[in-house]
Amino acid sequence: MKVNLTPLLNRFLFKKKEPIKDTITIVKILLVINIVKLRDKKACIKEKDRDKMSVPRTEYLQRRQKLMEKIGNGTAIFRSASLATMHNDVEHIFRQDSDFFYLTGFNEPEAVAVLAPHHQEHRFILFVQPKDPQKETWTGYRIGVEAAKIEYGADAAYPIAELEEKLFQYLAKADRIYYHFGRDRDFDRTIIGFWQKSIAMYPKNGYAATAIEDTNFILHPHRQVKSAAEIEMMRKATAISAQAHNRAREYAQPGHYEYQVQAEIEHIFRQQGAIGPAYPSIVASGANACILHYIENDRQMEENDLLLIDAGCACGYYNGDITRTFPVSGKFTPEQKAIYEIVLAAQLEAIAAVKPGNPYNQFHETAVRVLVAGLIDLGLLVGDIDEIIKEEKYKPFYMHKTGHWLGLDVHDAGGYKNRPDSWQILQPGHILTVEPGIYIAPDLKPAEGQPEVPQKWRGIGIRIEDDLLVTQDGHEILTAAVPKAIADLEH
Ligand SMILES: [Mn+2]
Repeated sequence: MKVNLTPLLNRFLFKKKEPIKDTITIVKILLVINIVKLRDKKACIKEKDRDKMSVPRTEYLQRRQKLMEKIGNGTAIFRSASLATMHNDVEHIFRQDSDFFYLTGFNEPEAVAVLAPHHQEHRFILFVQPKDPQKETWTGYRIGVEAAKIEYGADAAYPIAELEEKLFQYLAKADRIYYHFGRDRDFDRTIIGFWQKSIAMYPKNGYAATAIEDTNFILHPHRQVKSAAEIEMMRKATAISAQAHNRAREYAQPGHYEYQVQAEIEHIFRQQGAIGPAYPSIVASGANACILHYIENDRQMEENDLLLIDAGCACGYYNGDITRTFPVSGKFTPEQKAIYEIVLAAQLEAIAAVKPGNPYNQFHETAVRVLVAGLIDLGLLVGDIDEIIKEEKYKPFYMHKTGHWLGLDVHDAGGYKNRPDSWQILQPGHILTVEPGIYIAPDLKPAEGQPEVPQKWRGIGIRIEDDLLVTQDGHEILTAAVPKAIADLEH
């Protein structure tokens, strides 16, 4: 079948309105229109697939309601993340700001979310990028203003270009503005400008936003306690991370390069549907393990090396974070085994201290005590255990804390203390890592009054890290599928 496409092309590409004469061309036009419609439908399906990687839509509503109860007559403003340049005109893969995502589930850049519980008509307002078929062909699907309003449950939605014009109506009657400075300098200035405008109108109106309060203080305590749906997401992220670690251990052997192990890990991440690494994978053999954030991963592994792998995937917006250390040739040397036993004992005792009601720092202090006792037994530290801990003389061997919150961010939102002298109390729904280690760098300088480290210990770096969910009666180790007992690591 031969079809004259010229009138069609002229019409669509060059906007020439020639009369269309033949019926076949009309059929073709209808076909093109349907293809365009189909493409839109496909994009919607993609959107729905992405939802499977997140919590149900109703949960975002509950989160906003909970936050709005806290802000009363205030207005809270959240800015989306921006695209970051990788090089020249290539951008990094977009990842939404965690606070923004937590409240909206919306994952496009150039957006602003506003919560104005005191506003008569609109309590939740979205500013988003408008539909732009031409741009979308290049940079990907945009939901657009109208669909964003419906799909994301906003009371009003506007194109982001109308922000300056439309935002003030939601701030005008607020007694306080809630906003986190520092993510976008231009937008920071916009917010300050609106605040000044509000204050300038006080003499005439009799009301104004008297302060700007940081949103971290009202939102992050919510993010710290995970919902059932979030826990499910964390189970996926940690299960894939665990699977990758198990594959890495099977694969690793003397002669392989660290990056080859990294490739095995990240292959599993992607192959199992995770987005990719939650943070740059650390694959550190030999003395590289003494560098906490070693990510070069370019060394060839040798006989008798230990391999420390700290890697986890981002699954949807939730993250796994696991560390294991094992002998690449399947057998610990006596010195490696001695240090490993101490770190493992410290980790197991620290894990036992993770339960509701315990102050956050308890598992760290437990780990430090076990590590120090072990190092004293080996003669690597000398003196009274309490004094060594108090004066932090163990720090050349163990310089970091034993864990952190885990969730939408790898180092998740929320404080560890409420006041200078008061630690957070663990409660069901908290998710945290437990990750003690001992690092005997080749050039380790002992603390004052402590002995020099004999050569045979130098270059050993060991860390063991699991992800724990605090439950009603204790904890659940989400990453228990990765073995860590010596018998399971030797072959
Ligand atoms: Mn960690």
